Amino acid sequence: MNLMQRSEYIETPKIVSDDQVKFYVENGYLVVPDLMAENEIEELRQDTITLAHGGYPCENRESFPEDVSDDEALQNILCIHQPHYISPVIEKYVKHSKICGILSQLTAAHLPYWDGSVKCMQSMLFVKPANFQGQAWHQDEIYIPTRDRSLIGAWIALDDATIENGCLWVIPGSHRSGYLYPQRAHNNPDEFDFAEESYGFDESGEVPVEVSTGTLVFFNGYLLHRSRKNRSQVYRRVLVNHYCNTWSLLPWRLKEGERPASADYRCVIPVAGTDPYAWKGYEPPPRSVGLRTCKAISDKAAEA
Ligand SMILES: O=C(O)CCC(=O)C(=O)O
Repeated sequence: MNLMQRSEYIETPKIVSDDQVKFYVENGYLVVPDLMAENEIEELRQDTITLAHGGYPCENRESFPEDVSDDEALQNILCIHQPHYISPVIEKYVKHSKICGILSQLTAAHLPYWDGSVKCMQSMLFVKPANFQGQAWHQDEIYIPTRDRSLIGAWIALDDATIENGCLWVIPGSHRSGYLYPQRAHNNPDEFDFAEESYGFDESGEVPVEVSTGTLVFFNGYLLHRSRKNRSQVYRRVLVNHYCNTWSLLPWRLKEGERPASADYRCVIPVAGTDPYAWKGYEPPPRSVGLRTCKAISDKAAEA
């Protein structure tokens, strides 16, 4: 084994301006309108339907009978975790050239000498039908810790996201201190899903991030953000993929006996630049996905 062996260099285009990079570093998020073409959004919507029907081989989900309509299949889904494990279409969008170009400009722009290298470790596909809950305040690095604060979400709007249907809300600049706020159970299951809420900060500066279909929202893993319940009659579909600097080890999903200081989750996909840890190899993805639950889903199950 050659311990110096890096992955082949992945070239990506430069898409955003230096001022946009500066905005991201200072505010912790960046909105890039109209990045996706209409046919790409349509392909992702169609794939959402395929995934909702259980249309890909998957070890922990049965496919639905053929007489289940597309709407019936979608109506049961808040969010599918790790759809890129089973869907080649989602995997293709994890590697989308324009998105990865922007990631190669933003992900660790706060670090001197960063060379623009990026890897992906997570995807989440939200359907969020009418009346489905949002997610309370949180910082993504609580769940996916990097070693250099380089976690970044690339949030692809597959529908117009509005205050009414449960868009993102962020507190600009809340990533700056690098402080991870404590979390606790919340007592608002009608508004938010079952994930805990972060607390202990001033939320008066929160702003809604209302965007049109095809827009990308990039946000840093220390940025405080949340989304509210969908109070409209339309879906709020979003594919959000998470990435970080390839030069950071990824002490996520620790196996028994692993030490956080040397742990390195390797079920990752390099998408820009080079992976200096390529010599460790890559863990193949399991053929399974996760399904997130919320009160709307448990209420439906109780009614059935
Ligand atoms: O889009 C949402 O409703 C929440 C997304 C989110 O919080 C995240 O990706 O971390």
